[in-house]
Amino acid sequence: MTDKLIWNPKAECMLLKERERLQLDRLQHIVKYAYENIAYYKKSFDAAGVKPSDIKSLKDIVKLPFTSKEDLRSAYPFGMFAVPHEEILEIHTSSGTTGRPVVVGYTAGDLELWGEVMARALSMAGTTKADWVQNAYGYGLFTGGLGVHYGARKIGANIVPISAGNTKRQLEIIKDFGTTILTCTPSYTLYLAEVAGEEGIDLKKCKLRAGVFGAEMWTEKMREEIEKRLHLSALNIYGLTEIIGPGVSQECMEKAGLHLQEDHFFPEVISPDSLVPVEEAHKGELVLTTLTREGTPMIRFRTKDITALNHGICKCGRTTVKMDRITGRSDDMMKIRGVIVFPSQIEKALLEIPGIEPHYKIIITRPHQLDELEVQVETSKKMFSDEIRHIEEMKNNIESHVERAIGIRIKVALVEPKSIQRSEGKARRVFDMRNMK
Ligand code: DLL
Repeated sequence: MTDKLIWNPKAECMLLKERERLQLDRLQHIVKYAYENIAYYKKSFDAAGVKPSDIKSLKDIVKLPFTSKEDLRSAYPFGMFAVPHEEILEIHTSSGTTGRPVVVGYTAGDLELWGEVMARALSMAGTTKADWVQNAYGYGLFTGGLGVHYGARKIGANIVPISAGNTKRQLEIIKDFGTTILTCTPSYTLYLAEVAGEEGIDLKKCKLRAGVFGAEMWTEKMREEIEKRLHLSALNIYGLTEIIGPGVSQECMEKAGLHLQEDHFFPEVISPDSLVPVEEAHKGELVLTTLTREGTPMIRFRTKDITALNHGICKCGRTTVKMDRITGRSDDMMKIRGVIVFPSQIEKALLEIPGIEPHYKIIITRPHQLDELEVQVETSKKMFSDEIRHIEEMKNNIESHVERAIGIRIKVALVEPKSIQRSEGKARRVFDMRNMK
């Protein structure tokens, strides 16, 4: 057994000055590379009047224009690729269900890099060759499954590539194989625990030791619950398709912030209003630049995720900057059961149905450890006084229409005309009751 708790001490424990030098070299290279190989960047840099040679220090990064999800969507499918297709080995896409997905391409070098940052992440949870890693993130275009897979493979751990779902089988495997490391979304862990209770499986007697949980927002309270119910150490992992997938940052056993792999991903935190960088330890929107990606390099990608960055040496010995757990988003994107949904998609679908008033409320709850989405909609006066049978029919129609539009199941409640509160300023339409703060 190699008890390698810090996977890459050279990179993870580097002196600050040394890391900054490396980051600057890499930043200068990637900016030039993106400018010369991707038409989008050439156009956007030219429009902003900035040249790659203007990047003389790390601070100069603010001279470069931001890249947004919309920019990436309009480059669909391969407009953000910096290399010919023969050099792309794998693609992944963002998890939106409608509109154009963001397509990212991985070269051999990118897959190697992904395995490296994921090996670092899994090592923070104490994973070694001797571990059974049960990977319950979905395999496929979603990055969770394969990201964990590449990291676990690099470490040489025993991978159980079970993918998402199949809860009873998951539990049998935890019990029979002696799974030690579990990887899945935090909400799924609680569902696993619930089914374990129903099936009479005592998780305390199982060998689970640590879990690497992410892909959605969760809280300290949720960590306590998970640790209590699954009898393991629950650690937070963060990442996004546009940058690489999981592995951008991860908590070590100190559980005091997520170590960001700064030699590969350069972070900034900006005010979403002024777009100016905020001070150290202040909350704002995370902006990421890939320093080493070859297939789809990203320059100043606005993640919309709200966090703060903290420098300083961690008790674990790593010197990489730590980000706070994500507490919200600067746009209105919702992630429901792992699927990205925008309120505007729901609104659009609702308003396509005749007889529906443009007054609605979106309520997200998590009653049985799984997200549920309810849409309360006002109907017209005439319809509301209609027979029950018609109302039921209408409700079903709306449900299936919206489900087709967003790709996940919803519940609709038809409410009386004028019963939804009107607003004098910005309407508050989304009520996220999952208690994420
Ligand atoms: O969720 C990648 C991933 C897979 C991360 C497995 C961790 C584990 P996307 O589907 O592109 O990629 O969604 C990215 O999910 O911008 C955040 O809003 C949210 N997110 C991801 N990790 C966390 C986390 C994957 N630990 C979007 N806490 C991001 C809060 C998270 N939000």
